[in-house]
Formats: sequence, structure tokens, C-alpha cells
Amino acid sequence: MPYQYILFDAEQGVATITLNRPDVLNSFTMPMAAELQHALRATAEDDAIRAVLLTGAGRAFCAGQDLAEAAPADGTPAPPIAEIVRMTYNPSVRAIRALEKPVVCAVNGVAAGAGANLALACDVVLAADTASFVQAFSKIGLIPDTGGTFFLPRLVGLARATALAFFGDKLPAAEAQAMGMIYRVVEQARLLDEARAVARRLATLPTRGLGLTKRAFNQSLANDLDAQLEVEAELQSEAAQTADFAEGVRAFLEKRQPTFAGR
Ligand code: T3D
Repeated sequence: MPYQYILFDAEQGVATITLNRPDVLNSFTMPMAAELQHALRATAEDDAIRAVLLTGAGRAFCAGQDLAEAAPADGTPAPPIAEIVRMTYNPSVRAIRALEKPVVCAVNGVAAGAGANLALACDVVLAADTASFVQAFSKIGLIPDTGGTFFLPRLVGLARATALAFFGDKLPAAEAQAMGMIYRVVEQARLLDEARAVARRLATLPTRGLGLTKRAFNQSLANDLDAQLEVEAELQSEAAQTADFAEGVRAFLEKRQPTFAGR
């Protein structure tokens, strides 16, 4: 499918999805979200793709909802907000969490509103040292969406999540790293190279095992210990049936580096 609002390319096992509306800081419209969701589905279906890299074009990662779509200046009726949330954000977050391949997010600049929370739904979040995170919702009387009320308190604790959501202040990337919200801050000029290297490395690891790890973490967010121990038993049995497990053990015993096929 030819895309209009995102860029998509795939090489060396990594699909790169770039939000591409730089004039409006890659803010989300329903058509851009539909393209993102299509690209995520395509990566899920393509066995050659073993990791995803999500980033933004220009100076921002994503400024959240395109407020001109949510409140058109020409007076045409806006889609109901619940519909925007259900069509734009919820399926995007679900697609990222359900994708049993690692999703790296390279936050290249400001990530605001739904843009901030979309990043937090990814598996490994790198951010430029010039980037920032803004829970912008409170500034316009909304609540955090795009999974923000789910991921943010789990990542940084309820006290910090509440203050970030209430005040809506810009949080520099270094502080986001210090409070455990993201994985790592990288010098702006090196961000994309570094993120590509991380994604390529992930693409050489046992893809099924990583996917099952992600499924286990997803389930752990709602499980008690007993239920989670059972999830581990089941998913470990699945992981143990992969060719990559056999290769990993063989390579260890033969004292060589493994070559994982992602199966
Ligand atoms: O339907 C619903 O609303 C429900 C869904 C909600 C989900 C949400 O995400 S709600 C939160 C929506 N996002 C925001 O409120 C953030 C709005 N943007 C900002 O606060 C600032 O732009 C930033 C802090 C992100 C960056 O500030 P700065 O000074 O670096 O850039 P800027 O000058 O404000 O923006 C540059 C351009 O992008 C500007 O256009 P112009 O003047 O050059 O023609 C600005 O209008 C445009 N832009 C930035 N954010 C948005 C946007 N246009 C539309 N929607 C945006 N969200």
C-alpha cells in the first residue's frame, strides 16, 4: 500500500516506520493512524522482518492528536472524541503490544500527548538528548490516553505519573531516563544510527523467544504471581520448541556464536 503520511522501509530484518507530517510535528490524524496500523500489520505478517523501528520526521517525534482534525477551524463537525480515540490510538497501542517482535522507538524530538504515550507503549525507547516528553492533555482539559494511564504509572510510579499528567510540563529526555520512563538517551546526531543498530541487533536475536517474552510481560501487567508463574511455564515450553532454542544450546555446547533464524 502506498503511504501518504508515514514512510516505510525494510532492510536487514528491520522495518522502519517514520511518522511523516513534519509541518505539524507529526501530529496524528485518523488517516496517519490508519497507515501506521497497516504498516504494523504488514510487519507482523512478514517473517523477514524481525524488529521494528518507529520514529518521526523533522524536529519532533509526534505532537499527539492533530488539534485541527479534532476541532476543525472551518466549523465542519469533528468526529466524536471517543471515535478518534478508538480508531486512532487504541488500535495503534494494541498493534504495538500484540506484535511479537521488538519495537524500538527513536524519540527524535518532542513527544507530546498521544505522541508521548505511543512511545511509552514501545519495547525499547531511545530518545535524543534534545527530546522531551509532555503529557499535554491537561493543558486542553483532557485525560492521558493512548495507554498513558496504563503505562505511565507502571513505568515511573503513581506519584510521578500523577504530577506529570496534572502539570503537563515538558520533561527532558535525561529526566525521563532517570525516572525509568525510557531506556536510554543518545546524542541527537547519533540517535538514528544508534536506534538502527539496536533494532538490527534485536533482529538477529531469537525472534520467537523475544515475542514470547513480550507476551509474558504483557500478561504480567494483569496477573498475580501464581498466574504469572503458570504463564512462564507455558510460554517456556513454547520457546523450547523453537529452532532458535536448539541452535542456542548447540552453539553453547560447540563454543561458537549462535545464528538465530527467528523460528
Ligand atoms: O480528539 C482528541 O483530541 C482526543 C485525543 C487526544 C490525544 C492527544 O494527543 S491530546 C494532546 C494533543 N496535543 C497537544 O495538545 C500538543 C500541542 N502542541 C504543543 O503543545 C506544542 O506544539 C509542542 C509542545 C508539542 C511543541 O512546541 P513548539 O513550540 O516546539 O512547536 P509549535 O510552534 O507549537 O508547533 C509547530 C507547528 O506545529 C505549529 O504550526 P505553525 O504555527 O508552524 O503553522 C503548530 O500549530 C503545529 N502543531 C503542533 N502540535 C500540533 C500542531 N498542529 C496540530 N495539532 C497539534 N497537536
